[in-house]
Amino acid sequence: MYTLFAYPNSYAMTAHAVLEETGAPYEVKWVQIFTDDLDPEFHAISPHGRVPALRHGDTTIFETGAIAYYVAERHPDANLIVEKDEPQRAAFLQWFHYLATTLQTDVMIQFHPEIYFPNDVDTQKRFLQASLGRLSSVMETIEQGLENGPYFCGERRSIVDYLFVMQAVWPEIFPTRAEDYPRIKNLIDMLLARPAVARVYDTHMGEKKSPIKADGTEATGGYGLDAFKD
Ligand SMILES: N[C@@H](CCC(=O)N[C@@H](CS)C(=O)NCC(=O)O)C(=O)O
Repeated sequence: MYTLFAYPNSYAMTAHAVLEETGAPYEVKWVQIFTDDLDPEFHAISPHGRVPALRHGDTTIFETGAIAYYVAERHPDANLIVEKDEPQRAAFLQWFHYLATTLQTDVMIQFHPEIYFPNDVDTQKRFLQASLGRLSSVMETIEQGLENGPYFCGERRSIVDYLFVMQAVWPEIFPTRAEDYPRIKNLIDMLLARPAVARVYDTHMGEKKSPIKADGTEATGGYGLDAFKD
């Protein structure tokens, strides 16, 4: 039995979707984030108090990609890991790391510029715009990378697709709209049409809270870009 520590509509959605897709038995423990009063069991696993985190017997693990990989490789029937003897292995490794290091960095800035420049809204606004410029080239790169799709690894669906789509459902991370990237939009639609993914997405939307800021207060009205529109 896995225990997933999650916050609604966060990076935990990816790990949650992979768990659901494998059919593995699991429970979700909803925890608060951005608080001085972190759930002790969760904090013991996740040193920064970030979701997702996972307990599996005596094993604990944090980081979305690591959790997705850990769960998927324990459930080979789900076929979500591209193995080393498969032709798409290099693409799998490339996108797995690209999404975690290059995409996620700027996604996090879009939601939490105040972490970097607390109490300096003007600098936060400039930082958001600069980061959005980087996201624009990241989205172009991904759109181009899906040329031989529909998945990141061609016809081969893998955890990489979940790692992308479960954050691509956030409109804030697109310089314009997901619809402006037809291959990306198609991938989002294909994954959300899967019953396992739809169940997880609906669960998170049902639990959904306003995006939460680093000072613990809930944001209003599209925190992220809208909050900084002129
Ligand atoms: N690199 C981490 C990032 C996780 C992350 O930042 N999660 C956010 C929610 S989407 C969080 O828990 N933030 C709370 C905090 O930074 O204190 C991962 O992919 O697991």
